[in-house]
Amino acid sequence: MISAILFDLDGVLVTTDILHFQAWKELADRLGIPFTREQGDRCRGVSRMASLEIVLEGAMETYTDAEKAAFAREKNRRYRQRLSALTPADATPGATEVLPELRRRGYRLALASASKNAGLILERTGLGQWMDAVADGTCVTRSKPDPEVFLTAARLVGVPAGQCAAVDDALAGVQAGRAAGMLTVGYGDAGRRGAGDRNIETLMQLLELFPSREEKR
Ligand code: B16
Repeated sequence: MISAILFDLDGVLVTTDILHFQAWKELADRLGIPFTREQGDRCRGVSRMASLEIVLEGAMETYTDAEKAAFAREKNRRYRQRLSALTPADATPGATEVLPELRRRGYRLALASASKNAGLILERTGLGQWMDAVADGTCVTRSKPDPEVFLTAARLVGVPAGQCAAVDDALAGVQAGRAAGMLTVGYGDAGRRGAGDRNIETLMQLLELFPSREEKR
């Protein structure tokens, strides 16, 4: 029986990929490097430094690790400026209804995100109030499809992996949830591809997948 539901952030509870794209594009423009939407799409669910390698694919010169670290800091500064304008209205439609209802139904809820800015995003959107735990880029080292972030979230809510559901929009995220031994729920891109054990088009459909735990007894 599922006891905890673990959520990816970007692409599931919020859509910040356009803000990531804009911040990377500003950096790429400053460096004179072409950066396309296709490259931006490949940055979804990928760690900051791995995203930078995608941005630098079109670079004519090679950069030192110190220069790359400075580029990542610059991008993050540009990205956080944009995040500071987020409001609860930027949460994915349905999120502010579904999360409290799932809690009311007896599920533990946690975040499982690669982002080191997850805390700021949860605070600005007000979604943090519904989370029992947060596993994010500040406490894991391996990116999805490695299961580390989902296993960390499960440990933080004190629920065995086999009793957790992992909700993700990226194929790598669904693979991570599966590798963790969890029920996977595909949403967005992963949902359209039928990658999850269950696949949904709207967050409201989570209420059909996860009935009250009292009723199931
Ligand atoms: P940050 P998720 C991911 O969030 C984003 O999809 C990805 O584009 C970003 O590079 C990564 O977080 C790291 O974000 O630079 O804020 O630490 O999908 O895992 O919630």
